[in-house]
Amino acid sequence: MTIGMTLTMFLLEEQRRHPDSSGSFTALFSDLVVAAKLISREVNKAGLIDIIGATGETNIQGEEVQKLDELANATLIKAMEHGGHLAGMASEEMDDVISIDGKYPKGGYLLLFDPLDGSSNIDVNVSVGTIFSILKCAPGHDCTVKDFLQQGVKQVAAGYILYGSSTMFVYTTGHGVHGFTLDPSVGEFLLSHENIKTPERGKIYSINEGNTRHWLSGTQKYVDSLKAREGVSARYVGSLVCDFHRNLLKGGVFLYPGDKKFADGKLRLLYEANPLSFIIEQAGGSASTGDQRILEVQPTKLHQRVPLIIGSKLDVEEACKWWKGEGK
Ligand code: P6P
Repeated sequence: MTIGMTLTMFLLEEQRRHPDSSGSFTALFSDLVVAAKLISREVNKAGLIDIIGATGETNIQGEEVQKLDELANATLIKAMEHGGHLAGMASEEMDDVISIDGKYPKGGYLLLFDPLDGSSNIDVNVSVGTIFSILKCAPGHDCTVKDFLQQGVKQVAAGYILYGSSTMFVYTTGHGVHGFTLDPSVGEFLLSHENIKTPERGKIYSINEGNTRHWLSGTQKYVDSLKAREGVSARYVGSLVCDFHRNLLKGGVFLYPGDKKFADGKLRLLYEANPLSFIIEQAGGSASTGDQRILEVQPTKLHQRVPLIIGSKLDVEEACKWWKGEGK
């Protein structure tokens, strides 16, 4: 009976390919896997216990904080702070950076995350996800916001956990994109999608057409060109990790562009656009603001938003041409 390759085994194999590695990264990642399993357990029983609904508070984004948001956020912080691998953390749910409690040693990594993206969909049982990004910083010092303001090209790892019909853990460390599916009967993530490559062109586009009245002409013309094409479908769940994951596997393009109302769109650079852009580029796709490669955007604020066009290489290229007024 083969148990398949667990995520922990896969990480250890990857560590062995870097003989000089201290094992700190692997240990950090293992703590992250524990957090993923704990959040998955809570998300999958939501509705059975009183963790559905809003807390009545709003976060820095001005969004209603869902009880599960808070729970996922607290789970990640608790699972990650004690390991001694992090110099600090940043969360979509927290205004400022999260420093490591003095009773724990500090390490040389920074973890940024959106603990439960799309959580407003929880009470209608739509899949949601955790998105994370890992950067390096000088070990052992009290990190400040400035340490986090690194371009996406500096990420050492990025990934997401998708709490859907099954729970999947998808990540890259710059050596391809690999997907693992949680087998709840053994409580292990098992390798299910090794070295994911996204099709060069897809037949799916994902954009919130409810924003049409705010779109700039480039977006409007691009979407019109798609609608005129045979065989192209619109798919929009309203949960970024869902829309991204489907397009990653099947091909296609997701757009949350800047528009007349919000020049920088809605999605955040450091813990949404950057990690997903690292993944998509490793899978052979691309990610742009419309004018610039996402991974080269120089961050200036922890929670800054950025326009996002991400997915199959040729689709993103075409969308950017229309965005710049060069489409035809
Ligand atoms: P809209 C969820 O709130 C989220 O942050 C992403 O998961 C999702 O892609 C986007 O916002 C949906 O935003 O404005 O289309 O509802």
